[in-house]
Amino acid sequence: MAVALASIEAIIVDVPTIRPHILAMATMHRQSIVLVRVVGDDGVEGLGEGTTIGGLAYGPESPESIKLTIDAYFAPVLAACDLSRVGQTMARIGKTVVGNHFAKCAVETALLDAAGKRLGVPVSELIGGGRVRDRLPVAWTLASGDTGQDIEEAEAMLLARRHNIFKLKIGKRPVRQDVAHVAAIKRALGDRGSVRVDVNQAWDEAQADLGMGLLHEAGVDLVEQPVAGHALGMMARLSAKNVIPLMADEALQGPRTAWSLSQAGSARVFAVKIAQSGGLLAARAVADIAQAAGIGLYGGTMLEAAVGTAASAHLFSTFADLTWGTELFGPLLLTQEILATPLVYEDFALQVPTGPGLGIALDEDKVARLRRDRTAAPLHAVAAGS
Ligand code: MUC
Ligand code: MG
Repeated sequence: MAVALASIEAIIVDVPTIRPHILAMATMHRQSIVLVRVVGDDGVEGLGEGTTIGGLAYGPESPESIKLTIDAYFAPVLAACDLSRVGQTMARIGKTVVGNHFAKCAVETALLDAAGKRLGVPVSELIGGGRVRDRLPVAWTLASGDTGQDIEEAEAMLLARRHNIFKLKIGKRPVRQDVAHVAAIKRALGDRGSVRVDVNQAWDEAQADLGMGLLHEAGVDLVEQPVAGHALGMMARLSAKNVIPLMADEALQGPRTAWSLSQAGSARVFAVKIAQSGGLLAARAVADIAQAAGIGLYGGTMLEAAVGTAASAHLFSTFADLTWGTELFGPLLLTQEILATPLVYEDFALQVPTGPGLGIALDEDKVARLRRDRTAAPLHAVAAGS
């Protein structure tokens, strides 16, 4: 039966982080989450999330632009669609709206959540052949900026059996200084944890060559996006020269870029992100290209809160090979839980929800208290260098 749009709402929710999260391009003190609620005329509600990092410091969409795009441009298209047909609805949006991958992901997630609820199946069962795993290994990002504090944090995670994969955010300091910080953490952890780095495009080719060699010697397993994401040739040269695998992140902006990267030999691992890809269905296509090309898979995050994290988990659970695990720790970086029942992290893994749709429900009182249009809280991400 066709389903018409009853209502759509996009709100911004500001939640402080548990500590400053220092990346090459911004220091986060809070996360600004865009939550989308789509209700059909059958009363079924779908939830989605479109969340980025550091306002406009990470990419071309901000929390404010995601909300505006949905309110002004997606809502009228949705009003003319049969919402039970997710692929058809997203194709119509794709004809009307160029780019805006984060906004598309938020809306597609809400449509998939509602579709799963209508059919009584988890979102994972609406993608590919359904889930192949119920638990996903989850990395933790050490990004306090202080070596001693990072080691303490990693030790606490190992003790709690929450994480044994650690991603370090580097690229703000000179290469040798950054590598010394990473090497000290790897020495402290030894074989108890996998250590990887994310440079967030901060190096040029010579810096990346030096850094990748030194990081390999230090026992680091993976280098994420060391140079600019558009520099496919440079990434290919670095991949060919260095033993340590290069993982593409910012370079991956959906299936077309995935194909170009695979053709150019630019990366040996893909960090698949639902928002950057333009939604779960596009992200699945990115993963399919990787699998066909012999490129390893990693489940990435934009530090989404619980809705985007659950959506990512449903998608990643459908990947046949997930060699490098995931980093779906976003909700754990926040001081406030926005779900009625939190996602379950235990034994170094996230459990993929099993209920219909995304299998989650919001804590409505909490969301009402945190939404920006009630609290008027300012976006608080300090740009690099300030
Ligand atoms: C990124 O660039 O991968 C993922 C983990 C984290 O700390 O930041 C993000 C974004
Ligand atoms: Mg990254």
